[in-house]
Amino acid sequence: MADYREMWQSLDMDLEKHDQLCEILPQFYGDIYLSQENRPEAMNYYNFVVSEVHGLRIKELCEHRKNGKKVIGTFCVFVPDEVINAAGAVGVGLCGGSEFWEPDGEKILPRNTCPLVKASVGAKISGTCPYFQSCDLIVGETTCDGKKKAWEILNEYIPVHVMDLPQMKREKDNIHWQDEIKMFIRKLEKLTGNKITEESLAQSIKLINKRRKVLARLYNARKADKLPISGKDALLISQIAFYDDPKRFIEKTNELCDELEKRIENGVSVFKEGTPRILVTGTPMAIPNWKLHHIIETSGGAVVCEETCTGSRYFENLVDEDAKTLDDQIKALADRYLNINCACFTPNSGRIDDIIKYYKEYRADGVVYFTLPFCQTYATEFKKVKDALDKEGIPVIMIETGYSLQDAGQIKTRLEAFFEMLETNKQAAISE
Ligand code: BJ8
Repeated sequence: MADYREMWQSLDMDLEKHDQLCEILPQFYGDIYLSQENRPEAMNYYNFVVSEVHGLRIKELCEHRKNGKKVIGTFCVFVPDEVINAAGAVGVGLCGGSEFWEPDGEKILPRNTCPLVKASVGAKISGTCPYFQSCDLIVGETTCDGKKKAWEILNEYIPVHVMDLPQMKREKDNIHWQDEIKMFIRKLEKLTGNKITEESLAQSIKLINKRRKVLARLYNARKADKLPISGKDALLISQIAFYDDPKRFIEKTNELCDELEKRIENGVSVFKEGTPRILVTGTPMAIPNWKLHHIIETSGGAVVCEETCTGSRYFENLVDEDAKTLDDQIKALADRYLNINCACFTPNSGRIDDIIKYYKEYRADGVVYFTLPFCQTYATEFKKVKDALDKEGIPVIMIETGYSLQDAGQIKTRLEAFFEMLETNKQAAISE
């Protein structure tokens, strides 16, 4: 990383503090990821991406900027990457997933704010996130109150464009979201000096759909009886999708899927037979938040699917590629995006349908409902989800936890008991 100091300096970063962050990450990654046995060979690409997370990718962003391209930071899967790409700009996901940034966030936000918001704001104000430092514009959205108010503060440090996301899914809300996409198009055209045309948008729709398709292919491999990849690795790949170059990501992830499909043919599994299969649902896990998956997979469970924004909500449903005019393309975008079932919507029964659907498709044995502390929407929605799962006879456990590892032992004990119960259920079903 030593070679990059000049680059980081040019991005106005706090180098001393950034050194502290760089010291923690390799050890953390090594303990969680490199300790796994029998990982697919193709995971080497993602290991490399993580080792260069503040290096090579940032160098690429700097080069794009030197060549006149703009870098746009986003925080929510509702912000259409297709528009960013069609404007000739580069999109990067900015949600903070590290405890390291929380104290800085707490300097200006209430302590009882969700860690994702605190870490995102802290990453900017501490000057230790080169992605934030590389952005020409960040795009916020009106989802939860914590984020909504954070944009006003972040706007003092960096230009922010806020998209007004409706909280219901009626026809008038769809029309409103189309309007917001149009405003976003105008904003990016002004910023980049590039006109977004039917052709450029059509190409971008195809590209981002391809990224969705490769993620769907990866997730499909996780439906196999013998799991060819750990949930931790799958989570990492989804997290990397948010900031890697889309074309390279698609190519590398297809290569990985080839290997996974061969593993399935040959019956290779990374878990011992009978390991309880877990569907995780809830709030997003921004990189490097690997905590829950790591605890699950070192406590006797295997994560087979995530109904989260760093999981299925990111790639499910494609944008219609047949729309010909700009207006129809915008409508196609609004239709696809408003199909995402985030707890900030009311009602949000589509999410319950998704959880039950994925539970069956991935042949899960139980559901772990994950929520970050102070996330009211997801915490409150637990009741409706639990009632529906109880009716279906689907076991579920709620885990509310932040980024600190302090409660890891306690969570492990609870999960071990949950997995034991799932195994007993399974045995009982077999002997019936
Ligand atoms: S579409 S889940 S990415 S808003 S920041 S709501 S955890 S209190 S992230 Fe999200 Fe878009 Fe919805 Fe997905 Fe809760 Fe924290 Fe708010 Fe959060």
